Amino acid sequence: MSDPLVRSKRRFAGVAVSATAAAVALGTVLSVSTTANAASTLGASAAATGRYFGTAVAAYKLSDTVYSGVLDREFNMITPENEMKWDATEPSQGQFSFTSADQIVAHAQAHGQRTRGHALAWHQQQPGWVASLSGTALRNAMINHITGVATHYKGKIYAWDVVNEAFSDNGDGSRRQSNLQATGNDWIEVAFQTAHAADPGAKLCYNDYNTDGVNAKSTGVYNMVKDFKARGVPIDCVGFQSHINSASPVTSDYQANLQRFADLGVDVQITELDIAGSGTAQADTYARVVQACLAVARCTGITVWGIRDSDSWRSGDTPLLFDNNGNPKAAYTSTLNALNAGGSSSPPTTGPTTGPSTSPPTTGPPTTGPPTTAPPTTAPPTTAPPQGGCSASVSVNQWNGGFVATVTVTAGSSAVNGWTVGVTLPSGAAVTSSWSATGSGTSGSISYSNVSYNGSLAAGRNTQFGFQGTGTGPSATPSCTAR
Ligand code: 9MR
Repeated sequence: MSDPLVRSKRRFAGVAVSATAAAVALGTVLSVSTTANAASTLGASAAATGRYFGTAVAAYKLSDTVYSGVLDREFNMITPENEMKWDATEPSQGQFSFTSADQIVAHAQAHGQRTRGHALAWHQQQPGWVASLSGTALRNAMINHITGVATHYKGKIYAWDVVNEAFSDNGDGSRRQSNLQATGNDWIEVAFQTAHAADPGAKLCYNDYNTDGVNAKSTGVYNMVKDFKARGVPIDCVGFQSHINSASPVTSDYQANLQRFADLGVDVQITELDIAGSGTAQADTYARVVQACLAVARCTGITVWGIRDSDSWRSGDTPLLFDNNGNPKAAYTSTLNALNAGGSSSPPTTGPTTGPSTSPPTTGPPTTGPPTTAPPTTAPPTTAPPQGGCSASVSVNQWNGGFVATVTVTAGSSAVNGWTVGVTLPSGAAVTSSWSATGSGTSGSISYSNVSYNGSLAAGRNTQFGFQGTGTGPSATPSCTAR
């Protein structure tokens, strides 16, 4: 395969990249033909269609010259992978810490890149002090947090993921039970209003996973966005994470789903794209995602969740565009080609906010191969619910030195009014914070009991809680005792 990076750069006539970006920032209608003038990087190719191409970035990797070399050559949007989350930016209540996130924003500004902020309010990666709060105290802490972070970055953020992952995987389109949800159903709109007050210039997004096709969860989000637009809650965009694997494939209604949200009058963005696999199958799936975005006028950009496979939160799935050495993979070439081919067919516009602007999807069924991996963050319970009682399963996101564990508690054939889950951590591991459950300790064998709002489960229904820590996360299936 020829290396697309060493082929001669073709003349890029018509519109300079910087002018394109400026035009988009001003909301100008743009129509660019790129067919004969393909650009040679992801960022330039996307910019030629009025869009951006971004990546998640870890601050501590910026000194790696291979990493920053690819970053600055290929990408024109950056999302801090962890550095803007609540645990990173407000480790003690009221004490903000922006060092690592500032480093990323400064890098972006110095290299002509924009920044997507991620994430102001989320049930995961909360600092330890949040666990002791509930009700008004937690609501006020959330408001203070959003105000503090969004004010610090005022004018520097293209779009904020204001609220992340607030819908459940129950299959009924309901809200996820969490400590934030327990402060009242209006917590999401309050988060958006607070962010808008702090930085009225940033686009404000709702971001979630497993919403990448038309399904119960995405319809739950859709109904919320529709309601927000009707009532004037300041929401500008919806992020579709698109962590793709065989269990979470690109479905045939992927584009139609983006379009139905766009038709509500919001921008749509692909925010955390990674696609498990390799070779042609992976390359073809990347191309399909790019084509879907390009076919939706209000799909304003694509962000991949890391640069090299080795940078991925699930590196074993080799889900990214560059190999461990920073060399472009087949998926890179297909992505670049799709960007270059697609720009002429669907010029984006930031003008009209209603009405479909593209034809319905014409793509076929998913082309990804047979199942090879478990779903990223959302593994449904793997144990069948017992008769009566409850069962629990755990999904662990492990990295070098730490982990996040998400536990799903499922009621059996009868309703339960409370539950206790037993988890065993390997020696050396220690929990630093937890959410949506009360733990009996921080190491060894820990019992987690429900909190006030998630103890009652109807027969067969589930809820989730989580914890994060240092060392190695739990591997055995947790026990579950119902009350
Ligand atoms: O990639 C992030 C990884 O480094 C963190 O350990 C993890 C902790 O929860 O979060 C990962 O990013 C997540 C993102 O913030 C929200 N959507 C799911 C992403 C993958 O887990």
